[in-house]
Amino acid sequence: MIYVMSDLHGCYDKYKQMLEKIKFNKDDTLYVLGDSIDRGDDGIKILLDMMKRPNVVPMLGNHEYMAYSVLKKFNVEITANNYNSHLDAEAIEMYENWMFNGGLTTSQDFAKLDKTTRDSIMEYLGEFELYEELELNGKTFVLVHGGLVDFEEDKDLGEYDIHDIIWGRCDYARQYYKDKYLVTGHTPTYNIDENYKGKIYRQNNHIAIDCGAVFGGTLGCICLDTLEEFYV
Ligand SMILES: [Mn+2]
Repeated sequence: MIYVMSDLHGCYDKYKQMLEKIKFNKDDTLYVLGDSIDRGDDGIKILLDMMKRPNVVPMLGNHEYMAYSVLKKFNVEITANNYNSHLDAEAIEMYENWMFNGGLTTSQDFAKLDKTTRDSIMEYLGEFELYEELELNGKTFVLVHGGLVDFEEDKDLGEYDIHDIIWGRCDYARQYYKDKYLVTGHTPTYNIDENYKGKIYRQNNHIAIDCGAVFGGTLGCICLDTLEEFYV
């Protein structure tokens, strides 16, 4: 079975409970649609678990993007040659922006890791997918974290701007593809329609799966084979 969840935001316990609930096993595939880290306590713990699982496909959210951009600059050995140059104004601004967006727990826990583990996390973050298109039982699913800004039906997914995909939001009142489902996280479903508080939003060929786990909502997960929804 193929499952999708999103916006774990450090909610490690909910993530583990969900894997148990769906009886996730080696024949299944799980797409994690970005924002696994930040805001909640255990983003690094989630990444370390995901890394060990070859059948978990990590996808890029704006939070991984911020973390990766900053940590690339910070995860260097300070030497006589770079001590006053490894953090330029741009790096410091990116760091402040990341902290403003809930990056503190991730950066603190990252700093506690040994160099080998830090390097493997950096390598892992560098491999996150920006988009996926899946065909299953005659249905096509397009998976992105945020949205498809400046959408055009015929546009190749590779033509969208990375920032638009990870920071953009969909217009959920509008149907994008005629014959494809657009699966997104990033926008908690209660912000789309308050009747969907804590629930996956499925309207207009949208499947919005961020149920606000870290904001006191639920963690939602959908099985793309059956469209069955799961909550913890
Ligand atoms: Mn996001």
